[in-house]
Amino acid sequence: MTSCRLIFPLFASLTLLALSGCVDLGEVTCESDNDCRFGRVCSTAGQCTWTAPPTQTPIEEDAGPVDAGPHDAGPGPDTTPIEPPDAVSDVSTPPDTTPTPDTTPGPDTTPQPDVGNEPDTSLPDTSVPDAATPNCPTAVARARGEHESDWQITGLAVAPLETVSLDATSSSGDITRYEWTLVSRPSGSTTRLVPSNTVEQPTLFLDLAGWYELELRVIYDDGDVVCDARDEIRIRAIPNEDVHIELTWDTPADADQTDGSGTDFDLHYLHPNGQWNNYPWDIFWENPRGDWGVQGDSWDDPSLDLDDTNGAGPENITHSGLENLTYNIGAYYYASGTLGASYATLRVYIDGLLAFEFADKYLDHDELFWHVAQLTWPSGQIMAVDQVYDGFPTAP
Ligand SMILES: [Ca+2]
Ligand SMILES: [Ca+2]
Ligand SMILES: [Ca+2]
Repeated sequence: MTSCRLIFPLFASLTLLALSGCVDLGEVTCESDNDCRFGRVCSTAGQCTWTAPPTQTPIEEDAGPVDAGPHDAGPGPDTTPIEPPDAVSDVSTPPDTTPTPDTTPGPDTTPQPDVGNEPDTSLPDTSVPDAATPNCPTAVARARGEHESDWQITGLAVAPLETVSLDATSSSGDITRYEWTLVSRPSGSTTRLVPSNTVEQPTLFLDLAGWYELELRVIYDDGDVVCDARDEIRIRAIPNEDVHIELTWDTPADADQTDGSGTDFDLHYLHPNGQWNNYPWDIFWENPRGDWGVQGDSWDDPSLDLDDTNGAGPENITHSGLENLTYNIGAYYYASGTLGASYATLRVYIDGLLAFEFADKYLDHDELFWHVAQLTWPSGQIMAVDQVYDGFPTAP
C-alpha cells in the first residue's frame, strides 16, 4: 500500500525500510490495536497508525521525500546521505591536506625561529641608533682678512703677511670637536694655526705669497656614535706691491725649524746708488726702510716687512714705484750656530705674479753671501746672477 510513503516516510526510512525497503502493511482498517501489526495502534478513525510520531521530525523535513525515496532501497541511507559528497572532497583532500599541514607547520616552525632571531638582532641595531641618534653636524668654514668685516665661505684673497681669521661657528648640528687642517701652503711656509687647530676660530698668518688650503672637520663623538662633516676653504695671498721678494731657507740639521732657535739668513735689496750691507741704499734687517725715489714720499720706498732669525724664514721685502733702474737682490747666511749647511730659496713676484724663483741654493756654512739676481725696471725683467761670496762683495 501507500502507507509507507504517505505516512511517516522518514520514520519508515529509518525503521522499516532499513529492513527491506517498502513493506506492505496489509491491514487498512481496524477496530483495535490487535488488528494492527508492526506495533501500530488503531486510531479513533479506525485505521492502524503509529503510536509515536517520529521523534526526528526536523530530520524528516530535511530528508524530504525525494531523498528518502531513492535511499529507501538500500542501506545507503545511513552512509550515503550527506557524507558522500562531503567524503568525496574529504577523501580527495586528505592526502593533499595531510602533507600540507605536515609541511605547513614545518615551514611555519622553521621560519619562526628565524623570524624570532632576526628581530632579536635587528631590533637592538635599530634601537641603538634611534636611542642615541645625534643631529649629525654640517660643516661651514669661513675666513676673513684683517681688514674685512664680512666672512667668506668659498675663498679669500688677501695680501701676504696678513693674519686671516677662520671661523666654524656657522656649522650646525651636534658638535663635540673641531679639527682644522692646513692641507697645503706655499713651499717654505712654516705658518700654523693659532692657538691650535682644534678651536672654533683659529687664525692663520700668511707668511708667504700663494695658496693656502684649509679643511674644517666638525665632529660629533659621544664615545658610541661618531659622525662628522667637512668643508674646505682656500685662501690666496697675493702681493699687492709692484715687487714682492721672499727668502726662505731649509737647514737639514735643525730638527724643528719653527721653534725659537735655528739658522739666520738676511735678505738684501740694493739700490744701484749703494753698496751691500750699507744703508741707506741696501734694505736689510739693519735698514728695513729707505727713502728711495721721491725724497720725503714714502709711497715709493722699499721696506723689509719680515725678518726671521731662528730658522726657515721667510724674510720679505716689498717695493712699489720703482725708478727705471736695475736693482740687485742677495741673501746673506748670517748665522748657522752649530747647524751647518742650509738651502736657500728666493722668489720675486711682479704685480702679484711669480716672476722668478731660485730654489734650494746650497750654502755650506754661514757668513756666505749669495748674489741671487738683478731686477730691471720698468721691464720687470729678472736675471739670475747666482754668485756666492765669502762675506759681502764690495760691488754688486
Ligand atoms: Ca730649531
Ligand atoms: Ca734674518
Ligand atoms: Ca721715497
